[in-house]
Amino acid sequence: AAHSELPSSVSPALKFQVLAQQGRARTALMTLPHCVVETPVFMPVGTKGTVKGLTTEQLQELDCHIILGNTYHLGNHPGHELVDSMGGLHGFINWPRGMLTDSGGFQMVSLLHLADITEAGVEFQSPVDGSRMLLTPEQSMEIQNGLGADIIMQLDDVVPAINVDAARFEEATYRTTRWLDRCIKAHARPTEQSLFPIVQGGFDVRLREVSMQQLVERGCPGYAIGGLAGGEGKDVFWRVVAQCAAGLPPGKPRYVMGIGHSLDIVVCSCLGADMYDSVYPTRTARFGVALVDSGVMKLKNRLYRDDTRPIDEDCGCMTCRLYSRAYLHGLVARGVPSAAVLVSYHNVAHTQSLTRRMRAAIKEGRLPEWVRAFVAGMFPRRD
Ligand code: PRF
Ligand code: ZN
Repeated sequence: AAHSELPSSVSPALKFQVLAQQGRARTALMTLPHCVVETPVFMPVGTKGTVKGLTTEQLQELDCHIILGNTYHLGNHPGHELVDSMGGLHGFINWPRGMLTDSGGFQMVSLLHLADITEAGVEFQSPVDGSRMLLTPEQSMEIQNGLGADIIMQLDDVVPAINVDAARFEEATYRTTRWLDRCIKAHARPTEQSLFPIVQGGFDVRLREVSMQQLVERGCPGYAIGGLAGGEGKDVFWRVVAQCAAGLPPGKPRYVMGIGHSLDIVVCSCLGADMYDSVYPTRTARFGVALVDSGVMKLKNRLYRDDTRPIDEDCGCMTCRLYSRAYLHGLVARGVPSAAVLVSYHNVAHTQSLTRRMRAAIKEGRLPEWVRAFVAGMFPRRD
C-alpha cells in the first residue's frame, strides 16, 4: 500500500515518520525525547536563554513545539555546569518541549568577526575579558551535553559568504567531516540527544556532493544544510538547497540553518526541507516590522496612525485579537518595549500559521495551488 512506502527512520532519541508527500515536499512527525514535532517546522531562536520578547508560556500558547538555544552565549553565562545542575536548559529556562542547540562556532564567526579557525577548533577573543579562547569539537559536545537539548549540532567550519577563496571552501568541507568524527566520539549522551552533522561546501556542486556523501556515511539521525543565508543570491541558495535535499536520506529530517523569511521557508519546503531557524521574526519585530502574507508591515509608518484594523484580519493571535495597527503604531513610534512583545507575538504566530498551512496543504494534496496563491499574494500583478 502507498502508506508503507512513506520513508521513516528510528534512532535512539529521534523518530521520523513521513505522513504525506507531494512532489519533493513532505510533512512528517518527528518524535523527540521532550516532544512530538510536526514538520515542516520553524524554530524560533532563543539567544542568551530566551526567545527575545516572549515567555516560554507564550511560546507554548503559540503552539511552538521546538525552539533553538545557542551554545556560545550559554556556555559563558551562566556556564553549562550550573545549567546542567538545574535540569539542563529545559529546567533552567522552564521550557518543557523540544529544543535544539547550535554548536557555537558559527555564532562566533558571524558575530565576533574575531574568530580564527584552525584544525584544533574555533579560536576567538572572549567578549567578556578579551582573552583568547578555543572552542573545540569536544568542548562544544561537552557544553551541549550539559545543556541537554533534544538535538545538538556538530561544530562545523563555516566560511563567510563574502570569502570566495575556493581552496578555503575545500578545506572547510573536509574539516567539517573531521570535526564531525571528533563530535561523534566526544558525544556522551547519544541515547538522549541526537547529533546532527552539517553539510558544507559553499556554492560548489562537487564540494556539496563530497560533504553529503561523507556525512551520510556516518549514519546520523538527521542532517543540516549549512553555509547559506549569508547574503548569497536566491538562485544560488535555492540551487544548493535543492541539491542537498535531493541527496540526503529520504527518511531523515533535513534542517536548513538560518532561514526565516516566509518565501524561503515555502521554497525550501517545496524542495524537501523540514526544519528552519532564524532570529528574523523576533528581531524584525523589535524594529516594529510585522509579518503578513503579502510581505511586511512597517508599523512605524504614519499610514497606520488611524488604522483601526488589526495587523492581519485573518490572524487571530493575541495581538491581532486585542490591538489595532493605530495602537501598535503609537507604541512602535515611541519605542515602548511592549511593542516588541506584541509584534514578536504576532510574527511567531504568523510563521507558525505558515508552516501549519503548508503541512495541511501537503496532507490534502493541494500544495502547488497553495504555493501559487501564496506567491501571488506576495507579488501581486500591478496590471
Ligand atoms: N552552521 C552552524 N550554524 C548556523 C549556520 C551554519 O552554517 C548557518 C547558516 N550559515 C546558520 N546557523 N553551525
Ligand atoms: Zn496576529
